[in-house]
Amino acid sequence: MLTVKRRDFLKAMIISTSLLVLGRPLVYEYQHSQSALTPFGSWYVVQIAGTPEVLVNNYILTVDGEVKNPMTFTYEDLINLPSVEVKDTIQCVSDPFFLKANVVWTGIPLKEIIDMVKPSPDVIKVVGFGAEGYTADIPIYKAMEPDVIIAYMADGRPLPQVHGYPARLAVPGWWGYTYVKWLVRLYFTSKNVLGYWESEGYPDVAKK
Ligand SMILES: Nc1nc2c(c(=O)[nH]1)N[C@H]1C(S)=C(S)[C@@H](COP(=O)(O)O)O[C@H]1N2
Ligand SMILES: [Mo]
Repeated sequence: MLTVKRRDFLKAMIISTSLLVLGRPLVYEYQHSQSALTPFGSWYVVQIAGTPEVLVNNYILTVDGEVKNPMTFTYEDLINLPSVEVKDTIQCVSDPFFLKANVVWTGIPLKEIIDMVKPSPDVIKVVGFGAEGYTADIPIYKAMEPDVIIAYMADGRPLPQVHGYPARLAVPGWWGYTYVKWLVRLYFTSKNVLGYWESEGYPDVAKK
């Protein structure tokens, strides 16, 4: 089934070709290597509140907590870091059959950021904050996996606003609630902090 518009398909081809020429990104494939991408228009939306408008010119990602080098990143900083592509299925824990989408993410491995900020050896978790106050926690061992990324593109295009523009987490293999949209802060902690859904009793190790 051809679900990607021809123009977008060509654009994706051009982008992936040029990325290959420039930097040979790692491409991780998950679950749906045989199936088509979900068109933007039919990608599900799940969120605790309205869609915040995050202005890209004011956007700052703060990385702090129990780290040696707290840092901040602008959108430009992020898109200039080495990126990878990850083919993934994002899926809500409440999925009856349609709350999932096949997406190719482009973004920066969280591990790269972790290497820069140098968390204390006691750190067990990183907590992601959305611009509207949403949180999700990820154990540090999961955050270190090379395909866990700060995504700023979906299918070769900037993230749609409702899907987390300008940047969100993508945590392949884990439930959608770990994929914090409108990501504005990453907080490293030695405490057993629980995020929004984790504190409601959803699995803290959110493996699908
Ligand atoms: N900031 C923020 N991120 C969030 C949420 C939210 O409410 N706020 N909901 C989570 C849940 S429960 C899911 S399933 C996915 C859905 O992502 P999507 O709307 O892009 O499909 O976003 C996750 N990230
Ligand atoms: Mo969800």
